[in-house]
Amino acid sequence: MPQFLDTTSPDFEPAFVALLNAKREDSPDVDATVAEIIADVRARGDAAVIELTAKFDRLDLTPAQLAFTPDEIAEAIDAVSPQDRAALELAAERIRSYHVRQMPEDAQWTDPDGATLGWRFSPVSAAGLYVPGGLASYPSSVLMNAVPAKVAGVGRLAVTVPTPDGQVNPLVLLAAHIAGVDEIYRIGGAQAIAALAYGTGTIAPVDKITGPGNAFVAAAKRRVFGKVGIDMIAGPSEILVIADADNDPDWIALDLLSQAEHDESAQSLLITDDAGFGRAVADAVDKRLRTLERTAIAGASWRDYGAIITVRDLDQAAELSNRIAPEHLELCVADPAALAEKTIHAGAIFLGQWTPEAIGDYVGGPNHVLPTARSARFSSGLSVMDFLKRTTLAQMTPQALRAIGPSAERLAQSESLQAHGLSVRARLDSLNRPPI
Ligand code: HSO
Ligand code: ZN
Repeated sequence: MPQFLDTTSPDFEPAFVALLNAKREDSPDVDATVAEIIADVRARGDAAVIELTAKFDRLDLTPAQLAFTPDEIAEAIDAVSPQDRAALELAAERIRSYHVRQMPEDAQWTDPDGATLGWRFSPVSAAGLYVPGGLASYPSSVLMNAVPAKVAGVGRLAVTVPTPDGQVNPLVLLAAHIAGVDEIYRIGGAQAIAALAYGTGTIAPVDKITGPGNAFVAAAKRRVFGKVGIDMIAGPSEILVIADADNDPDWIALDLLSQAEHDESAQSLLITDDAGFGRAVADAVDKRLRTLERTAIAGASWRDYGAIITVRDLDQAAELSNRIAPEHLELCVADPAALAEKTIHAGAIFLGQWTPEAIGDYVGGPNHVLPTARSARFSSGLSVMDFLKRTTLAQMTPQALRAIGPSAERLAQSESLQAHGLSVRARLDSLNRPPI
């Protein structure tokens, strides 16, 4: 049973706070092991990666076999059905056109002092994309990471995907191919992150690493941060649905289950202004849970972390939503646009009952790599910005230097940085020297 909360009940506030603070993830402490793996890959490169791949993935590789060859990729891709290929291509195209619009503009202007100022965006030279193996090997996530990188103009894009016992999801290879990935390595875990960050004999280092992974991958990403950039450490999926009584309870139940089925630690919440509707959704969830393939996972998530909250009105729904700051927020109400204006802390908002969150996971266009664990209060989903750097530009003219240089000199003196001040003074003096 999920929790039932009602804002009119006197014990609502502590129950809600407990819900907000529920620690959903207890990832094992693997940091010491990860530190050793990274040190080993740094010291021994390919040899270490090959040994670790034999140990964890039961796969013996030579350095030349670390990367999939074009023939291997072509062969795997050939096995994909035309329907699956068409669906991936549609998704890729929609994600691409959304992210093209995200590209920020460079800027340049001359201010009243005569200084020309601005900024310029340029892509990272090389990015690495981690793709998990096994159950969470999602081709859609390959697109969500690789397409924005390509749109941003990243020159070289390398994917690592573990292939336990040599098994690989052909759709992952196809998604990488469609997105324009340059290299695909059959390695995973902390060793893959270390190889991308530091390079090996056969794998050139990258500048930025993105993509989800297990506890080892997350710990490795934390450790290589600084040597390379990373995107974020994503936690288990979350969805908050705000729905009024004018909805089909079964649709809302399925939307809640769509995130619950990701992970036993996922969290699905419903806020409604109609208690009877809330109970109808709970019944619909129970009914659907009986038939889902992932009943065990979705059921555990719903039982342990699911909740149905009854509110006075939609303003109160917006208030609670902002405190939750969900990864995904569905607004199944008569005027979703009005409610969206009030729900300001959310990774992604899905407006209206025709927009199930799953559309956003696959084909909507916006990114599905989103801030979890309430981090939508201060951060955003993956975008082209994650693959760009902003460089500032400044150019003085003699008049500009005359106008603002003396203040720089003054501040340099106050910080006892003599050469700073002199570098300005030398130029000002030359301007003040009478022409010969
Ligand atoms: N909802 C997940 C992403 C995903 N869903 C991939 C299906 N495939 C995390 O936002
Ligand atoms: Zn999903």
